Amino acid sequence: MTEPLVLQTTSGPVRTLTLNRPAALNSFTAQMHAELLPALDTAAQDREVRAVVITGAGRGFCAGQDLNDPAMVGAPGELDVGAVIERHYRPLATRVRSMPVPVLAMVNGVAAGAGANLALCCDMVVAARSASFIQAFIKIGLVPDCGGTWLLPRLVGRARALGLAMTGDKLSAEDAEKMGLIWSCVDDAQLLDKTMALAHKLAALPSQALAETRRALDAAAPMDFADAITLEANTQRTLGRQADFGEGVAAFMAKRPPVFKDR
Ligand code: T3D
Repeated sequence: MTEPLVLQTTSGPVRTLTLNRPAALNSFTAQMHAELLPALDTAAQDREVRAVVITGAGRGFCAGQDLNDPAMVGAPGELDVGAVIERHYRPLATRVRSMPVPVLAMVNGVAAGAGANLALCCDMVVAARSASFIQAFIKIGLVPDCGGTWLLPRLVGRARALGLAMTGDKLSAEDAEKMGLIWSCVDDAQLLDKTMALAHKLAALPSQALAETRRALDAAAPMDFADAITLEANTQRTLGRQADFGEGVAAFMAKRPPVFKDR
């Protein structure tokens, strides 16, 4: 039997999805896409899952598109790369950014091309000190995809986004943290423990409010201040009717830890 290209493990409320093509640095084949998207859908539908972690097997996180995959590459002029994006990367990026629970990238090694931007699609990125991020697209004559053109300038500003995308240079995890591209860079030996601690912490928080936080921050970005406050009011109106709001307030008043259950 062939090994799955996406391993799924569960620890309490945390589902971990491990990209599993270590010999090719977990680069994306059509088959890996065909396993990752349903794995995310399953996690989204499972009400016991309250946080998802995406990571890679072996020494890499993900080297982006597998440039050898016959299902996705072809001679110049023969391949519709746009169709590859529409078929595989749009659904993937959209799924990650619309999950009903927080999604963490645990970046264990190099994250290149769409692999880097898959990580950046996640809500929080924790990277091992030895990991790196490479906007490799320019080296094969492409622009950043998997949401990179949208994400990069928002995360680090236009100047740095252009620098990363135009040079395709390797950025260390430490520098990625310093420039605000990722949440944190940790010692390699602590990557698993620190990421899992963060995932469990988020899993204990109100899931709907976490997902709405992501949605509101993204939606507010192109709005003016007044519209952003309208959005906040509407979101609070919805969340204020949820049991988790009542539980949070009751727990605060009773000086006890809250137990959030809405999902
Ligand atoms: O259809 C479309 O193309 C549209 C979609 C585009 C989305 C994209 O993601 S475009 C960007 C694609 N990715 C890249 O261009 C990155 C290519 N990889 C690299 O530049 C380097 O491998 C890394 C900088 C990521 C790591 O370098 P290093 O020296 O640590 O490792 P390595 O020796 O290059 O790679 C190890 C093995 O993985 C090697 O195989 P081998 O020789 O041991 O049998 C290498 O060929 C393989 N590998 C790494 N990346 C890919 C790959 N094989 C296929 N596709 C890859 N992307």
